[in-house]
This record gives sequence, structure tokens and C-alpha cells, in this order.
Amino acid sequence: MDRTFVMVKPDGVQRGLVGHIVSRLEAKGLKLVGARFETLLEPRVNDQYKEHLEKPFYPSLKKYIMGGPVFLMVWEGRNAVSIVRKLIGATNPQEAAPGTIRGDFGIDIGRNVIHASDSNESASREIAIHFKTADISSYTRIDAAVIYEY
Ligand code: D4T
Repeated sequence: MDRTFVMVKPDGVQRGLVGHIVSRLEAKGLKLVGARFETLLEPRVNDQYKEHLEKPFYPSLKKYIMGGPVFLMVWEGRNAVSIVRKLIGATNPQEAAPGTIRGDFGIDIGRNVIHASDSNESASREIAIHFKTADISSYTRIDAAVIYEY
């Protein structure tokens, strides 16, 4: 099983999309193993987006991410990273396919509702930025036997 880091961004929280997003991932069959509601401060935002620190859009990205509470989550499942990236859709909501979270709920790239790790390496790094090991739960979903083929 793989783990991925998912964050409902401040626009998603303000627009009341947290419950809907959690429901979509639950309904897919993924397992929620960690969650926290929090307003992020600069050091962790810089850590999260370290590959973008020098990009021209970074100052506005940082201001937006720090501008209100976010909902931080860890989800687990077979191929969880690629499954969640498909469910959230392309970075630019105008290019994201209908049916994806960004395709259904966003318009501007700088207000794209949700983040999810783009590789297993990023997932491990991002989970470690935001969660202590003790804050991640280990349990079996009772429907796992009918979600997975083996
Ligand atoms: P995140 O990291 O938020 O899930 O987005 P992606 O993984 O899909 O895309 P990304 O790392 O390329 O971009 C990070 C973040 O920056 C915002 N952004 C990006 C922006 O405001 N303007 C831009 O031109 C780009 C490329 C949106 C997502």
C-alpha cells in the first residue's frame, strides 16, 4: 500500500469543499489515515513548495496558502499517489478534465482548490513535513476485502 499527502487549500476550505473532497476519496476506496485542520506558517509552506521558491508566482502562492486554514490529510491505498493525482486533475483548472476536482471546482491556476503529492518520493517528504508518525493511524477498512481483488 502507498501513502500520499493531500491538502485542501484555503480557497477549498472557504468554499465548503472539504467534506465533498473527503467523500470523493473515501468513495474511491482510499483510506484516510491522518488529518489536521491548520493555518500554515511560512517555514512549512517554504518546505512544502521548495522547488518553487525562486519562481515568479511563488510570493503570491505563499500569500494565498498562508491566507487561511487548510485541511491536511494522508491517504493510503494501492497506487494512492497516481490515483489521487488523476482525481484532482491538471494543475490549471481550466485544463483539468470535467469530473476531476479541479475540473469541477476551479477556474484560476492560483486558486486550484487542492494539492496532492506527485510521486512516492514527494509523498514521503510532504507527509514528514506535516505529520508525526504517531499522528498517522494504522487500521483496516472493513470494506477492503471487496475494494481490492487480492
Ligand atoms: P500543487 O503542488 O499545488 O498540487 O500543484 P501541482 O503539483 O499540480 O502543480 P505545481 O507544483 O506545478 O504548482 C504548485 C502550485 O503553484 C500554483 N501555480 C503554479 C501558480 O499559481 N502559477 C503557476 O504559473 C504555476 C505553474 C499552483 C499550484
